[in-house]
Amino acid sequence: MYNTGIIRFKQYKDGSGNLTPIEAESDIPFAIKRIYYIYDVVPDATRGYHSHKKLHQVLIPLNGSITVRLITHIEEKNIVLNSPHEGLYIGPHVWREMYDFSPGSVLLVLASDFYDEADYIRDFNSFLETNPFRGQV
Ligand code: T46
Repeated sequence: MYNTGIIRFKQYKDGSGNLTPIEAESDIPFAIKRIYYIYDVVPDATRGYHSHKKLHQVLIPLNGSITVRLITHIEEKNIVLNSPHEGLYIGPHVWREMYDFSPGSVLLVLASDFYDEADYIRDFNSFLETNPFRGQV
């Protein structure tokens, strides 16, 4: 799907548990400038409902399960994130909605830039108007 993809990280397992390392310049397709995490999400809450103009991000479910609905101008997909050794890359021009947060779930996000509200498109019709495929499909 356009500007999205699953990244599989290494996973070291031994008798005592698992360890997943993430190295900034090799495992993530952009330089990380910010991290944040979403947790204690109330039952049935949905989050997101926006796209970004320039931001690249990787979403990693550190604990529990989260479903992400991705919408581009040509397709829509729901992805269940439940492996702490897998991340979901989302680039610019992709609408995202997060829902079905399992109790106790924690979603870690690695971002390519500092927080900037001007980079958000929070209105779905405005998102549709920024169609990067216009004239191509
Ligand atoms: C995204 C999804 C996956 C900040 O002040 N700094 C930050 O770095 C972030 C991410 C948010 N905020 C403030 C802005 C709002 O007042 O935190 C509040 C909640 O943010 P928002 O409603 O945008 O949260 P989500 O969960 O809907 O979306 C977040 C990210 O904002 C967004 O970029 O892709 O997670």
